[in-house]
Amino acid sequence: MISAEKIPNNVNLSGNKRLQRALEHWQPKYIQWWRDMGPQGFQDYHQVYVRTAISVDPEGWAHFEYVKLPEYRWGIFLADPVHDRRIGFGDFLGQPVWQEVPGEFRNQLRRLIVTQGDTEPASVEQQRLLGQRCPSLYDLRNLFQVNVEEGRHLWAMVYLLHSYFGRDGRDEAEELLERQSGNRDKPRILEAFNEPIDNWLDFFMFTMFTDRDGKSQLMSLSESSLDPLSRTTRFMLTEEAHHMFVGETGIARILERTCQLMKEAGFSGDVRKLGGIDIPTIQKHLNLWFSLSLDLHGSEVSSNAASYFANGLKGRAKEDTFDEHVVKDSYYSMEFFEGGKPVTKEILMRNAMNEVLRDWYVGDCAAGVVRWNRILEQHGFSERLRLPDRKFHRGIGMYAGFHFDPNGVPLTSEQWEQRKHEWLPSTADAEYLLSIMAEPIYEPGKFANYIAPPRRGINQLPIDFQYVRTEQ
Ligand code: BYC
Repeated sequence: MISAEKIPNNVNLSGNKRLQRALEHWQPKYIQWWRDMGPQGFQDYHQVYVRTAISVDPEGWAHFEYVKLPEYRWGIFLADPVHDRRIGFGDFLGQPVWQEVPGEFRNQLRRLIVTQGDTEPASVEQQRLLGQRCPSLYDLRNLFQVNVEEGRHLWAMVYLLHSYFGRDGRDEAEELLERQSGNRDKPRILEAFNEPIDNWLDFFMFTMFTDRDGKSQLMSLSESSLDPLSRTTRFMLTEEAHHMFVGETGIARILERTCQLMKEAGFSGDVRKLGGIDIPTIQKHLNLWFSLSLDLHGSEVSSNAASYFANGLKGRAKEDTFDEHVVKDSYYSMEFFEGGKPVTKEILMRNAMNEVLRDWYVGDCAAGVVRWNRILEQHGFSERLRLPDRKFHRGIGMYAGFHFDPNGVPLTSEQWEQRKHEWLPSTADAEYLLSIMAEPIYEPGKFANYIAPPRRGINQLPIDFQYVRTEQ
């Protein structure tokens, strides 16, 4: 039975029979999906110390308890309404925001919500084997926290589909549980969500870079004229911040440990001999997930993006910090690659909205890399991590089909084939990572050799707290 007690919410679920009926049908399928495609080996006998959102105020949001994963209380929350909120950009600037979906934008809005929704279960599927290779109980718990929140983000999108899109919405909600990451016949919609994540270096890079795309996309959807979409995504952003924390501090802790091991190995020595992760390997994984996540912003020139903006469906990140919100006559100077050479052209700004958001994203990523490099600097090493050029390893947009090195220098296909594993993980790199992660660490307070402990534990608890326990 669907009840407001089992499903924490601030959308008046107990008074909404239509939504209750839709969820009654969908929820058992969701639980089945979670059991089949969620964390493998941690469904029945483990309890995890997780945070459950039980309301949107700060106290209700930070409610911690031990739960068995399939019994997690996935809730439905909208951020508080903004009084007299008006459309903030595009052709309908200044008009009241919409509480219902306008018929003429129904397809576009459904598509945006389905695309967003599809990424959430996809990421849980991608990460489902990581628990069996975890570097510590602290990290295991963080993985599951991220997983249950991605599950909740799926609920958030399903709430919108069920509430505002009738029959088609219910069908789309079912299909969100039917597509599968990496499945040849029914893959997830966006490419980065079909890539395997079977080691923790990939997991941390994913939560650093791909969750940051989540942040930029959610920021732009939170500007939407469809008020329920705006309010839903605003609340999701608060959870996204923790996922990026997991990624950024995860890599920071690996770097910390790598620096210690490099010193032990005698500065120029090979840290792999000491079971650590060398900086070139870290850089390759950074290159991989940054470039895959750049692709998630769509093509540089996009009539879809122009129409989303014109119709007020999807704005720019922090729209209110821009001077002008109609953006009809301004241009974006964009670099094209023609006949092997860069050529700058002026593109109507509305058509360049994907690139505008990508600019914001690249800046946010660059700031994170600066923070990582401080660790190398503090340890006295001259190596630095860096973001590759935007043209490097692109599968979507105008650079797809061409080859560039991380400095943006064009390469022939032969040069690329010869050199790509200098910049992207090779099979040997993957095997090495799996070899040092083969034995999971389940002892409280212990950490795998390749990663330093965190500065502090969760919710002010000690680092050696038993964040995941077998059932008592
Ligand atoms: N892979 O005009 P274009 C997150 C398709 S992450 C495959 O360039 P448009 C999370 C596109 O659909 C955030 N296909 O792009 C993170 C279109 O197809 P059609 C997820 C792609 O329409 C971690 C064609 O190419 N949120 O939350 O502006 C863990 C040309 O389209 C890709 C969203 O994405 C790709 N990478 O689309 C968990 C927000 N890129 O029409 C969660 C919702 C484009 O020819 N989505 N295509 O069939 C959107 O805002 C937009 O759909 C896109 C760009 C940003 C994806």
